[in-house]
Amino acid sequence: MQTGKVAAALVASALLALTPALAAETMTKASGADILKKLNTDGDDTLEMTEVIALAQKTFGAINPDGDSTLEPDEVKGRVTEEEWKSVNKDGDETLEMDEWLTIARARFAQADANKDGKLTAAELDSKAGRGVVVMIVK
Ligand SMILES: [Ca+2]
Ligand SMILES: [Ca+2]
Ligand SMILES: [Ca+2]
Repeated sequence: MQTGKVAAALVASALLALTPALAAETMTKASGADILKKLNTDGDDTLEMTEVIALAQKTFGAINPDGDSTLEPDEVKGRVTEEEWKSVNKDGDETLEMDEWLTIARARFAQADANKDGKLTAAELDSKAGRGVVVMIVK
């Protein structure tokens, strides 16, 4: 009996520990359609620039566990390329400020918006350029 309870508690705590990591993994790999279902709030079937910028601002906070006003290289690992870092980090410090982060988000939006209508569809989010937007708007 006792052993069973302990085992159940262990399983429960292991699940709790795993859940955030799994959720993060799932969201950056979610399909464009799933991203829209979850993150598009204005009832159309696309993400506009204002939505992407608001989401990118939120993600900035979510991937910034030390709570300072900047992203350090390890915090943007897998999300920002070295070239992008160099091109937006004009002050040449070792950190990325919010405005620099959003400059990257805007550039990626423009690249992903294949038909240049100012909206990202599920298919555009699923393109290679679109995945670059996705990793900036979900954790
Ligand atoms: Ca929308
Ligand atoms: Ca930081
Ligand atoms: Ca488009």
